Amino acid sequence: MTEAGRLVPETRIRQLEQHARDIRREIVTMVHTAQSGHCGGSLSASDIVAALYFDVMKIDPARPRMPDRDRFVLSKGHACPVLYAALALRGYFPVQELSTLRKNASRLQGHPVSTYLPGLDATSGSLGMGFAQAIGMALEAKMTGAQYRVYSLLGDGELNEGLVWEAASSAAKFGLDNLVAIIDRNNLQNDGKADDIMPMEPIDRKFEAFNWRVLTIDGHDMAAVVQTLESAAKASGKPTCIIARTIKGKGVSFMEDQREWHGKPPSDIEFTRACKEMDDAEPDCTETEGGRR
Ligand SMILES: Cc1ncc(C[n+]2csc(CCOP(=O)(O)OP(=O)(O)O)c2C)c(N)n1
Ligand SMILES: [Mg+2]
Repeated sequence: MTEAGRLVPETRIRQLEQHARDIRREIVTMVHTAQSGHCGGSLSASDIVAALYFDVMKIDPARPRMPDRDRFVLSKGHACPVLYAALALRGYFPVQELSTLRKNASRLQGHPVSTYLPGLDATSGSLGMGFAQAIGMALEAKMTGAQYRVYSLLGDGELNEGLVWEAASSAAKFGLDNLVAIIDRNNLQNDGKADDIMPMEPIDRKFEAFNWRVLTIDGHDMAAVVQTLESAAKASGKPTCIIARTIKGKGVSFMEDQREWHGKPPSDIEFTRACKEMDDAEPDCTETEGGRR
């Protein structure tokens, strides 16, 4: 049950889980095709991004610049395969274009460029800077009376950036209750365990001390993800931080919780193995109304 009292129907959750599986398949496929890109942090965020783009956010793929659309800022811009996959599957551009990831002249660069592709609200990749842009967007809504909400996804390694904490202070100062930060707490960054490189715990108490409301969830439990995002929309007076506990590489067994899969493309053999695993993870179509597309 959400704080608002709405029980998210089971069939809706099953459909969103299917969207997340579809997103994961596109991530692995596009990074394999490009032989470059970031699988690990894209796969850990797939459930969250599926919930946002297929349920929670007020968006219209036919009107990507709609003034009162909700905004999404992927502050950990290196994980753009998850965003490109969600945008394509949601109908912002053809799914076939995913195969151009990281190619010269492609609209799908290795980090998102907002002017290149419909549906991208921010250019990001320099860690911390996307989050700061998200605060600016939420502040603009407050100043103009616009009703849109701003969601920003950060990595746990990204929290090392001082800019994150400057931005977090500002969000609280301006009472940005239209802002939701989601921390992808997958415990790894590119060079090793996030907490070995720079211990950041207690992340929840840090955000609380910065005057944020904090909610901690299992970032792969679709019902919890949807309900918590809905609850965040009811916030009043302060910004919300959702700490989503996730597994880097989630959905492909040999990529899960393995540092080297931060930014390594799968070989042909690994890709075949990953596809087999993802095929095996598909439910029988008769089991779910969501089914395969
Ligand atoms: C300002 C800045 N410093 C360094 C980098 C290089 N870099 C790219 S990804 C990454 C690690 C990010 O780890 P995390 O935020 O945990 O991302 P995830 O695990 O979700 O992939 C780093 C240091 C960068 N993109 N920007
Ligand atoms: Mg991480």
